[in-house]
Amino acid sequence: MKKLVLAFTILGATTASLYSTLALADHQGGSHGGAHGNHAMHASSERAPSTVKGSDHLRVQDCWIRLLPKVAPSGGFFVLHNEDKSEPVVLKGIQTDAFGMSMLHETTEKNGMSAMAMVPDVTIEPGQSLSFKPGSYHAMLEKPKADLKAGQQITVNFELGTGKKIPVQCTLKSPSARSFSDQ
Ligand SMILES: [Cu+2]
Repeated sequence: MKKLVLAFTILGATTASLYSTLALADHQGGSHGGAHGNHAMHASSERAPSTVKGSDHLRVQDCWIRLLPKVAPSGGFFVLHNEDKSEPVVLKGIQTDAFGMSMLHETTEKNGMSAMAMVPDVTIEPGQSLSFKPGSYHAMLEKPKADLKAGQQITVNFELGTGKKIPVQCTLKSPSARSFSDQ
């Protein structure tokens, strides 16, 4: 019995360390040696969801997903343009059939350490743009459903405070990609 427990512990430790290395590569963009490799760290949401419905006038540009092996979450990046001059746009989340779970995250620096938190929504002020990029806001996608490959396009639905869902074509890219212009 003791032997079994030990074997399990070693296996668990190996998996966790692989997982955290890959998660780090995903979320850090290679910029810092920060402390948030473990995904359990961003399981809680720090603020209440926005009650603002806002506008439907969202335009999404340069959407791409850094596709990582199944054990690690893939990062989703894009630029959000609020084309409404008087109302905010509230992004509630994203959803795609290609992944079983998608979340919005924010990476922040505190005392030189990188930390990550789940956010319930993101508000883009009237006429403004907001970039989701490595080291900042990003989407996290887990449980890839099909046999996804870099170079493929998938449809991602952007869900707004109004209830509207805007379908966007997003390009899957390799783990070494750092921006939309990379492969
Ligand atoms: Cu994240």
